[in-house]
Amino acid sequence: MNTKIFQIKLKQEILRHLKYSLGKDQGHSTPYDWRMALSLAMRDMVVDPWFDSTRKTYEANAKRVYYLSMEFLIGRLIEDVAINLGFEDVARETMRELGQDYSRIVANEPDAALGNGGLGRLAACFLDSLSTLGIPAYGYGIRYEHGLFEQHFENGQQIETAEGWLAQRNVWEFERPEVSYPIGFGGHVSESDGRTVWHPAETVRAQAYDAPTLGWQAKWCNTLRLWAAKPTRKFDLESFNRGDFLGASAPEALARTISRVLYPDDTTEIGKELRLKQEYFFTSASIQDLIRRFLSTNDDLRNLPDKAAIQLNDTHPAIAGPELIRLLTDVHDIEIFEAIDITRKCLGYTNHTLLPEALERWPEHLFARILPRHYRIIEIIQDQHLKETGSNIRIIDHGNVNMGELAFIMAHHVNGVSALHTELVKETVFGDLHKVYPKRIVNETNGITPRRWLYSCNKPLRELINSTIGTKWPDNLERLKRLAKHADDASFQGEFRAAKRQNKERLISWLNERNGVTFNPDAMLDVQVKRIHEYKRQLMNLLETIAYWNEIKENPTKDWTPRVKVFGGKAAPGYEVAKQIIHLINDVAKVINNDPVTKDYLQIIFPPNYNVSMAEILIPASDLSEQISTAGKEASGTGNMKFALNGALTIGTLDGANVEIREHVGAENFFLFGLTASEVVERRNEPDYARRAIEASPRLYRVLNQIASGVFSPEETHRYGSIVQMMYESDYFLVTCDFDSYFDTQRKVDEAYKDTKLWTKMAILNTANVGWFSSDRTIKGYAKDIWHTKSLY
Ligand code: GL9
Repeated sequence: MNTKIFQIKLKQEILRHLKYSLGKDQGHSTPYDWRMALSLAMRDMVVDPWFDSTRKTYEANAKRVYYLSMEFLIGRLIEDVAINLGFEDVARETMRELGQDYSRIVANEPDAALGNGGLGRLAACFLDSLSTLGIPAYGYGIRYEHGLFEQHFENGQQIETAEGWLAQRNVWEFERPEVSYPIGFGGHVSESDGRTVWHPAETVRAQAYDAPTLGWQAKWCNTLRLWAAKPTRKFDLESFNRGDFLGASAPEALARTISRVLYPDDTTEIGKELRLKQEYFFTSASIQDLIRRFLSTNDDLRNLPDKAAIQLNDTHPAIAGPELIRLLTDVHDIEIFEAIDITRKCLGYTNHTLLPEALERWPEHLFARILPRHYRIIEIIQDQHLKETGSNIRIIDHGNVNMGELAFIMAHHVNGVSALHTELVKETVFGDLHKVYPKRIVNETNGITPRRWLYSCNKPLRELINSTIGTKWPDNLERLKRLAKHADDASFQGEFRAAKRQNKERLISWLNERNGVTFNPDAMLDVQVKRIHEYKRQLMNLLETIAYWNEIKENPTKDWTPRVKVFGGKAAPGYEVAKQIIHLINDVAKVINNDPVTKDYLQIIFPPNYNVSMAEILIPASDLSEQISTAGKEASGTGNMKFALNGALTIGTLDGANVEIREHVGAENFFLFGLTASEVVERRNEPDYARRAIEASPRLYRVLNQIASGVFSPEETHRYGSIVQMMYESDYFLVTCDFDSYFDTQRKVDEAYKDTKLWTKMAILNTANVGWFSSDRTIKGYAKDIWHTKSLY
């Protein structure tokens, strides 16, 4: 369609929605109303590609991917849709004609924060790539009423408040009251006439809400189907009429509890019955749904593996195995060992972490009480596994039901998320199972969608790339390699820096408006944004910042490289050490930012409530990406890929996907430091390694003394005594051992930054060489190695 005509049509549609869908008069419309009207007009344009994709999938009776995930951290959608439809400019211009600022309208949308961190964001990137590649797929998850908590700081400490994205209407979803399934909990199991029957004590209903997920250039559109919990019983009018208002509302409130909140769980175990119920709730609904879809066009469930590839995003949906077996045997009369076999042919399992505390284990008595039928099925799976393999690895062990072992045994493939992580999975968590099933574990290194993480969030760089190598790169990211030959070119370098500068200025005005903070755009922007966790070592970054501050103070006239250190991230509410680290960062910031001697060289910024939208503003502006986890602990990381793609250099350890990023961008364009994964393991065996490292490092010793003596907390000198003590006595994550190497490498970073040409060249080569980390490549890998599915266009 001609742009002008398109613009006129879009304008008509926006005004029509404003009037008829929102009941608002133009003169009285708020930014919210305009956003709704624009979104609804855009949503209408997604429906046809959506229907086309569904029709083609049915016509081909094609195999579908079912991606089961407790988390989908999708963020805002309006710009995503505009970009995929290819009418971002038209939308901007149309809003301008209507007297509205498009950017403000976009920013009016709340983030859909249905995830904690990397695992949830990965699921969102995968949806984008599945649609871009034309692979028929459903994302299945929970429609949480409250996404991840909002973070505020009070006196430097994290305060959590409930997030409320659904307080407004969610325009992108279609409610499906007709698609609902009963989900049982508890009760008992009986046998009669050779049939096993589960009699749940309690039942809720899972109701579907569908959101279309559009791919690049709208060539394909899949569905994200999220389940909300509803009561099965009708409203209890009798109680209500008796005056028992609370009693009458109780069933509804109880049922809704299940999809009420996203657990702010960052790989720490929470022994909560409700969490187990949430997991079973969405998994059972999804499995019932995919069986119904299969049976609408096929008759023999023995062929399910030809039509359904079910991917388990971590162990959270691992109950999918026993649930599918239960439905195949108890409902569809398939013999149990055949059911196990069919199920295994459908399931793939992705492991996302080696942290032992993150491996889900349910107390046996709790599990057997909530899911008695599944418990029995797991015993059968376990018996078969023990008999057939001679292995002694049990699913039910020491009073626990181990979801990792269950997922492993029930999946035809298990994958790690980076090359290093996959090798460690084989050697550690699943070492024994790997010996029994040596072909089961495969690697699929994570990726990110370039549509959101470059095309949409970094318009200055997008334009520069378009004018240099053409416009075919967003769905073929390895084309960015063509930028490499311009890496030394002075005029290209100038434009590359100008793009970075524009992004910094956008960040400055955003920070200023939101938090009243500004910074010097000539300074190096050094950023660490991610969940706050000891293994990610935000503390080491902070200790280095203090050491650098000391150094500047001692010699204030030297030509120091000005730095702005940005921290961002949330701590799980029950994770005390992580919360102390946040407090310490804010306390240190208060002192350093007010030091007149160093203020031209060093500043710390910690904007609260890091989320996807903040990442979209921060990452394009960054010069330096902090990927400094203790080697062997970060399964992959995906922020590392986003920064490199946007032309930030990495300072990092040989951990997770850093290893592969470094290989792609070249060792000379990456600031490496620290112990390797195997050295970490060895060092832990050395007695008193932390104390010895501190004693060998006068710099570190001094910094720890400053913290311990209350330099940053004069009102409470012992506030950080326990952190300092931990550094001396345990330091499990080896902050002390890597400190000197980290500090020295930071000084190399300073020197490199002073050499503008060199730095720009390195940055360009990062952007040019990380095309491989597109999630399109990752999804192609899953499709080929694990799912055996094809593109339908
Ligand atoms: C994680 C890993 O810690 C990351 O290294 C990895 O990149 C992602 C995606 O594979 O998965 N595993 C995990 O439990 N989280 C991850 O980020 N945690 C959260 O999402 C909070």
